[in-house]
Amino acid sequence: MRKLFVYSLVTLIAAGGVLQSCKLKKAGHIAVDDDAAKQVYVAPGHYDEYYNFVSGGFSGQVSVYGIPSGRLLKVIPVFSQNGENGYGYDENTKPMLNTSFGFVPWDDSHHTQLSETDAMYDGRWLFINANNTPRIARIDLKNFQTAEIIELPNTAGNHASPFITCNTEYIVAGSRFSVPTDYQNGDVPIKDYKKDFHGTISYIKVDKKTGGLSLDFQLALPPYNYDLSHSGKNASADWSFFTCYNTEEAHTLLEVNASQHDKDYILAINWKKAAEHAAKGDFDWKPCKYAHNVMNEATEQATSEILNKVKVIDTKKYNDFLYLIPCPKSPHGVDVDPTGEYIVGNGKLSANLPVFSFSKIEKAIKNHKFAGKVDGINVIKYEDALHGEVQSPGLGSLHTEFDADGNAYTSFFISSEIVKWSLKDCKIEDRIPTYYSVGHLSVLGADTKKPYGKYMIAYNKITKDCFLPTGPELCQAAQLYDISGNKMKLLLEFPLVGEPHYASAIAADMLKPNMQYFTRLADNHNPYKISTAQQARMERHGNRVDVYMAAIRSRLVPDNIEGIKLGDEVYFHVTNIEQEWDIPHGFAVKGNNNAEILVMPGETRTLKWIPNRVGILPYYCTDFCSALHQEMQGYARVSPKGSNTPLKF
Ligand code: K7E
Ligand code: RUQ
Ligand code: CUA
Repeated sequence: MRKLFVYSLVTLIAAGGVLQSCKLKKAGHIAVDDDAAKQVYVAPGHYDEYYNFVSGGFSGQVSVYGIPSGRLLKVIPVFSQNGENGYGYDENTKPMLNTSFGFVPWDDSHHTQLSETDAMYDGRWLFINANNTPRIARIDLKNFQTAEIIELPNTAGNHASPFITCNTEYIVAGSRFSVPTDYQNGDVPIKDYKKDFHGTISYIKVDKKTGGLSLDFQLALPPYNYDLSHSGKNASADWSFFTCYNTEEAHTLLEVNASQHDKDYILAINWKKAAEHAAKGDFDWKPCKYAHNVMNEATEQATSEILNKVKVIDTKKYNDFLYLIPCPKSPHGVDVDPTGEYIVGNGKLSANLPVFSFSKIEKAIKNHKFAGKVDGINVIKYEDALHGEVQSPGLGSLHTEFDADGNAYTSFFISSEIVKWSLKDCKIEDRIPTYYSVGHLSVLGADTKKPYGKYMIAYNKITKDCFLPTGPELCQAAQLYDISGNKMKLLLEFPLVGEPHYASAIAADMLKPNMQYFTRLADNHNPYKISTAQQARMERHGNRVDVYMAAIRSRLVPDNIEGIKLGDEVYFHVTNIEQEWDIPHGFAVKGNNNAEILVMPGETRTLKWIPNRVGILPYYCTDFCSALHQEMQGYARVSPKGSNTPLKF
């Protein structure tokens, strides 16, 4: 969301008097129940009931919060370098940020998805997209670390991503920006948009055992903006649904030109049939370039590979598996309810909220009853697909979530509220304001076939007046609501890291991280590992100096090194030889242009240092690890180029 756009809308709405101010709340204008505090208070030493994984938006990371307390437990670095633990700075994890464009140290992440078995969370992996340089990451939930990142070719604006099918067979990803594909000459006039630009949807296979990602095939599509997606479940399990806006195919002044059509579309794709086409050979191998990066747990080193071709199915030739459903107007989210029957299209500029019926869509397809074709794709009649419309629910609908009892909850950005309505009859049941301008919301567990319900969280873009001011740049925030009763009830608001989009919560007892997964030295197959302080040493190979270092309370071994010269590249391979799971050591050198490293017990991490001045440069442990932490230090002597100071350690 562009901030300017946001603020102008807020000014507009505030002028209309629709928004209340947080100040009013403090004056008692919105009721926060007396026992709200009791409901969210998790006493010291007690654990939260849910882990909530929140996308970091322009921070590129994922942050983990406990629910209901709203306590920040951890930031998991994914697409951006993270000085706090050396991610993307140490030699081990740097390859994770490789792309076909080279090393890209930042991205914009929007949507989290938990792996599922039979449309229920299985607690194995978390997936998240990078919007800017199109990538998908897999985070391993046994150690809360980024395990794999795959780039997507032929794609720009990887926003409709990463939505998973209900047995995690595929991750589905659609391009927000249409562009010339990688196999075209991309140097074309932008005004030739309609002729030369394409949308792309990717199907990424997930290995059942390891979670390993591989790009199976892509669909070449008309140049719409594919904004968001959701997979079906139960009867609709073989389908994925995408919203398309800019079906006007505009390439400039989109705020006007892409808002012409009264209805855009939801694109329904039978992914099983598409996969059958791919398996039958109904595709062309197309040249392209994309990176695939994997963290190897045994060696604690990431490897990065650039791949150069992909299967592309031309949907002008093969289109018996995709259908367009008209949807008013510039839809953003598309959301499938827990039964798989209802599909909600959230038209940002639409007065009413349409709810489509999967069984009706199926019937229209079976009877070959279509309104015609657009760009070669069959269009189902709006009325033939429609279950019902929620009449005038609010302004600017973005996303809808569901509880286990047949209720839906829709976020309205412009009117800054969440509206609860009934799936059966599309009747509004309750509404509650958000402070302010909610984007995504999540009902815990809503993308499974049996949502947890109980809590709903709003992810708000604007927090003016809500917290102590921090200058003109304010945080984004979440608000937690109790939805166990008929009326929604606000319990808590808490600030977030980066701009949150989607989030996924899982019951805490589904995950068992921590000590049972800490690395035993014996399982560490890093080539630079040492197992005892006696093995610590220093080696020179040309202008490369390798320092094999041990860290243990409360020493760094070796702690005096000499013989380094200007022009050398120094690699500190630090092994934490502690065997107690919660004692990390850090390591940093004065003046190094890489960050520190954080080394967990049993691990080896490598920090590269190119000294650029002569002198004594101290190094030390950066993580307060014992009463003698301040004694965990050392000196490196750097001599001029060509000097004959011998190696000494
Ligand atoms: Cu609505 Cu990127 Cu999911 Cu944000 S998107 S709000
Ligand atoms: S030392 S416990 Cu820098 Cu005072 Cu931290
Ligand atoms: Cu080791 Cu501080």
